[in-house]
Amino acid sequence: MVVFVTTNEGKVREAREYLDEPVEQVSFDYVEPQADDLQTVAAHGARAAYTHLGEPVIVDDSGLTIDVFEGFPGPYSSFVEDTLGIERVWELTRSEENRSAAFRGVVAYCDGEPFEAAPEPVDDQRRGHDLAVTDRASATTDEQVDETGVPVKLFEGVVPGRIVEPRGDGGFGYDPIFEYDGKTFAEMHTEEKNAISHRGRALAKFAEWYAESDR
Ligand code: ITT
Repeated sequence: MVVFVTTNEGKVREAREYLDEPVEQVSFDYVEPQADDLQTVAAHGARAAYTHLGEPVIVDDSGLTIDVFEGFPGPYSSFVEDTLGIERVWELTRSEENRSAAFRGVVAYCDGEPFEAAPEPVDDQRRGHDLAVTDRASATTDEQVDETGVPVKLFEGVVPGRIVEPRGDGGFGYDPIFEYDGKTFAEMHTEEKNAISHRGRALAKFAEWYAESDR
């Protein structure tokens, strides 16, 4: 069984659809550090959750980056969704010629134990756009130095897309304004979204590693 520590049921729905293992949601709301990279936030969350619960956990930290706004809202995605709302993010973007964007996500796993060095990248689903992060995701252990010394393993995923007028009733968060290949994420079934999404890609790497590990 996988314990997914998150307050977001949408994330859990996607993980349940994707993973063979049963997924239990635990809504432990850890304090997120002020950091502008997803790795640091996810790693911190996984350590905090593991320390609190005393059992193996995964956490997921994700964000939307809009190219013409230099990556905004990025680490502020949650705050911006709660304050501006996705309609206004669309309004801000609609007059821009370039509306390309990306979803990025990091799944962090922590069970308190160190990780074996992996000679090969864990990911075998290399796709053009996520090569850069794939390489980082293949790092053997969390590269972030942390005073607790609790090891965390990170799995990253990115999906390119563009911001459009809201369409669709599915998904959650920014899904109605994020279009990939002619469809918004909110117009896709969970399985379809998982096949291409940042979370699906990160979960694929996690699932492969987890199945091959003795944990
Ligand atoms: P937890 O931290 O408790 O897991 P959260 O919803 O705060 O839940 P994030 O900080 O990772 O999760 O999410 C940042 C924002 O991005 C938030 O507004 C989410 O709704 C949104 N988001 C994350 N993944 C998404 C996805 O797959 N589709 C649409 N929006 C997403």
